Amino acid sequence: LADLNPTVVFVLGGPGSGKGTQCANIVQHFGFTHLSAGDLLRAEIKSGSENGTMISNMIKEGKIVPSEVTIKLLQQAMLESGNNKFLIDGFPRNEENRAAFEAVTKIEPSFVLFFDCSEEEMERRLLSRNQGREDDNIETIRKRFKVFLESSLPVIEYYNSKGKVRKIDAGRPVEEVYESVKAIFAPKNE
Ligand code: UP5
Ligand code: MG
Repeated sequence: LADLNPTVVFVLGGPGSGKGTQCANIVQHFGFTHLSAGDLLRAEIKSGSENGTMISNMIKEGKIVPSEVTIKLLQQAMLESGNNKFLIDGFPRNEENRAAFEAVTKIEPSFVLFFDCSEEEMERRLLSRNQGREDDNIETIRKRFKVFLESSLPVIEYYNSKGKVRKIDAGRPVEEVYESVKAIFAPKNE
């Protein structure tokens, strides 16, 4: 995988901050392949894999699935894509995810897109999503927020200290957020 010399952008932000929505836009204009770690884990449950029950239980509790499981799914999807530009959405979620991905794949992200949004707004969005996600109920949402603050924000802090974070005010309407996103991906004319 490292031989492909892939371009990787980590797309991070709290539950409901709009990672998936904005990634779909970026894919259309900038030729990336979108890999949502959460979507890959949900597909793994559906496929009837032996890890399915464990993954399902962890998602219902808002807990972070062991790195080796998620990294294997990401590596597989990257290889199968035939592309070498990836938006990795919703991963790494803790320090251990980050270190393990780096150690296993030898890939460093070009930068980290961070969707910054208030909990009130994220909660509103998740409760009105209505797509049947097992974790879109108020009990699990509260757990997801807690895990985000305690485990995922430190990863963003780590990349921030390396000057790699591009922070976006994600509390605005979808089109406005995308204008800011586009400015980050568009090639600079000196
Ligand atoms: N919406 C989006 N943008 C909007 C805007 N600007 N204004 C108004 N509405 C907006 O958006 C959520 C909803 O808001 C949608 O209805 C959308 O239309 C609307 P979405 O783009 O889906 O937000 P996103 O940030 O992708 O929210 P998501 O719920 O997917 O985030 P999570 O980080 O919680 O979910 P994820 O799928 O990444 O992970 C789920 C679980 O999987 C985790 O809790 C964890 O248990 C597990 N997991 C791992 O263990 N390891 C991993 O590496 C990844 C996941
Ligand atoms: Mg998502």
